[in-house]
Amino acid sequence: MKIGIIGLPSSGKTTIFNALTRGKANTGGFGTSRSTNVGVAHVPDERVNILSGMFKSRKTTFAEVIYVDLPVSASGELFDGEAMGQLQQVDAILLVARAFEDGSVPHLSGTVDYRRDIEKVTFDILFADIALLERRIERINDSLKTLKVADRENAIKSVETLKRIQADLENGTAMRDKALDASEKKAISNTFTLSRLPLLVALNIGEDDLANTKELEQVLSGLLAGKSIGGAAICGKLEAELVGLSPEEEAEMRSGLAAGESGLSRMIKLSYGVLGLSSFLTVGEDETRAWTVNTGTAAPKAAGVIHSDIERGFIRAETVAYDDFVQCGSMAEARNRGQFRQEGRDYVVKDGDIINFLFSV
Ligand SMILES: Nc1nc2c(ncn2[C@@H]2O[C@H](COP(=O)(O)OP(=O)(O)OP(=O)(O)O)[C@@H](O)[C@H]2O)c(=O)[nH]1
Ligand SMILES: [Mg+2]
Repeated sequence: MKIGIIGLPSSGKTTIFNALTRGKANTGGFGTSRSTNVGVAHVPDERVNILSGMFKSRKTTFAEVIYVDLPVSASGELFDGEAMGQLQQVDAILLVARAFEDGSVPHLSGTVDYRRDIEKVTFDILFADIALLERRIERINDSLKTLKVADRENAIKSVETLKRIQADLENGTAMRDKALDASEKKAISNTFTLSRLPLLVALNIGEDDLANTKELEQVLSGLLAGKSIGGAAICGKLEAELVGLSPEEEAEMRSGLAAGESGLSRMIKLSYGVLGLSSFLTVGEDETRAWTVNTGTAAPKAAGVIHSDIERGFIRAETVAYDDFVQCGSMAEARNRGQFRQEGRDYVVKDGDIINFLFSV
């Protein structure tokens, strides 16, 4: 799963990328950074920590989300051809909006106003899609002359449908919020659209706003109406500094801060949520591990995430829900109480299922 980080120059994209992925990419380029940064964030999951402790696992592995910090183009355009090419590879967009005041970091528009900036970028997203559809329509129109009569009729219908979708975009409806009918689905099937991707917003707040995190997040959710959208307030600079510390030092510093759970871990969980992902868990002395599946995945396919052989030779899944297991305290007790179930091919894996797959190849 991959999330592309976008935002206006100097909004703190790379700072937040570094915090999310414990990275060390260069910050402060004032919109001159031209390289893409790619890094992995671990999805915080208390259940994994607790199970790893109970099983005395030698290794503990969290689910992962990949973040891609996209450079702002030389022209200052967020969605030029190169950026669009990179964004075609991601599953969601994380928009960083600057809310921190800092005289030494100039803002493109002269003032700090995250409402204005969020509005601008979400508008640019729609605008990029309108332009994409425009080019697609032109290409179809250009090809009309060379088409056979039947194909030509279909092509003309496609153009009409694409124009309708375009009009909706012009009225401010993102593709992610639009229920497509069959003809629309068909007409758009070969065209990537940016506004189809789930959108996350990281409000990059200054340290002096940490105590207002809750209020700011409420304002933010008011701004972000629509499906597959979510936001969190993060103090990028502070978080990027904290991840440079040892885990003990970091925990100590955090407990001294007013903010409670870090915006960072809320953001990573949110990323998981808007992408429609769930985790199932495997446990043992060797390793306790969280695995990622699309919510609603059936047991054999979930097994395939671990290894294709387990999917191919799937026999059944032995499973117990995390909460039930913790209440029982051991696998033996979970078996006694009938909480440790045998499930077949049709079983839909749920978030927090502890699973042991039986298979033969
Ligand atoms: N005071 C303060 N400064 C910050 C904060 N977050 C980022 N900065 C600073 O703002 C500057 C820009 O941050 P970057 O993370 O490089 O921003 P960017 O969006 O990646 O910038 P470009 O890639 O150049 O567009 C750096 O000097 C950061 O140290 C913050 O929360 N507070
Ligand atoms: Mg940057």
